[in-house]
Amino acid sequence: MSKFEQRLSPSDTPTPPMPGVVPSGAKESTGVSRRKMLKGAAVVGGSVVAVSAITLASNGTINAAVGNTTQTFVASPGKLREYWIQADSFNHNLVPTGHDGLMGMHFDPHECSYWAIGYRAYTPGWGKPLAGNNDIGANTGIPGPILRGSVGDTIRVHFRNNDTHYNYAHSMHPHGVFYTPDNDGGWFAADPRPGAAIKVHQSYTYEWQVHENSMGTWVYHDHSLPVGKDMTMERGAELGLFGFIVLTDTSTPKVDREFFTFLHDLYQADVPTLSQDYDCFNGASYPGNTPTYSARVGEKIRWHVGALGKEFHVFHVHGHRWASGNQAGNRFTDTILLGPSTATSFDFVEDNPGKWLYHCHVTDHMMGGMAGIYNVTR
Ligand SMILES: [Cu+2]
Repeated sequence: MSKFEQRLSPSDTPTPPMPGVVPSGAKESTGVSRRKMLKGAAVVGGSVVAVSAITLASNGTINAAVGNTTQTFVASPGKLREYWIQADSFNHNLVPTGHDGLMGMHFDPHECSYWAIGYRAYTPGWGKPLAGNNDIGANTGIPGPILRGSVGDTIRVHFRNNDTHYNYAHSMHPHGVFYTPDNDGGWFAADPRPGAAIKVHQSYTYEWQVHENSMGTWVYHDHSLPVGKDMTMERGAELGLFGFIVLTDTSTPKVDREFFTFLHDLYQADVPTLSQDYDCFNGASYPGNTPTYSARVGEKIRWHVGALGKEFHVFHVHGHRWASGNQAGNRFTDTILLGPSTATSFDFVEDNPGKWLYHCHVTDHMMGGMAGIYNVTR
């Protein structure tokens, strides 16, 4: 039974998975052998402070060969960008309005709520959560705060695990930046390293450098040790531990508005309190719950998109096109194909007033909640 059929069943109570039927999205368990593999592997945690040199780049341009073309990158004087980030566990409702604005379905809170984990930015010493702003985003946890840097900068992240609900070990693994193995945050059972499995109430400091080949939009996410009886990797990321890294240089064009859309999925097989699989933008499902973006005609827009999990997505915005980077074929496009950990951004000048739908074009994902509203006024 598809998720959509399940939602249309006459009973308002969640339909339990049929015995012997593998629910959609469930994966084959090879837990026993993998558990054996990990047996005896030490979990390295603790408040270890990574020591690595801070590289401060001087002013000037850097020429780097990219494929058969040469691009000019303009480095800013290197800055130290420091973040205090905590992984917090909290109860989270994926459909807070209780309504699906796309197909007209209704959801009770118990059908679409679960214990989430999210990264939040704090004042120094993890004092209190920072208020949301244009720099870090809403800072409500899913996605985590936007981490920014310019070519030449060092990003220092003081990370603390406060996942008091699951008590899982967590980490922060970045894409795009330059880092040493001790600042990778990725679990590797055969070669456990500091920063990959930070236990609850413990902390770790990561340092990442923004090199000239770091420019662009990237993701960061939990990449700690596998958890649960089925030894799932990146369960923390499924539950909400992910965010965007945005790296620029002084030549990056300024825009009037930035939108951030993270595509991810939650599976009933992994989170049994959910009544179905949910396909989400920024920790929410269905229009009216997913972000509603607004702009005015004439404004320069930069839309950042990224994905994690085990699905491929096709991000689509109705009524709009943007440069594809393809000089021989379609020079413009209105879709972006995203696989797990792909991230990118696209710029356009707003020229089409109206109420528009943006959504994942994989029909199953659209029906699972990956749709939202974009309002353009004159
Ligand atoms: Cu999708």
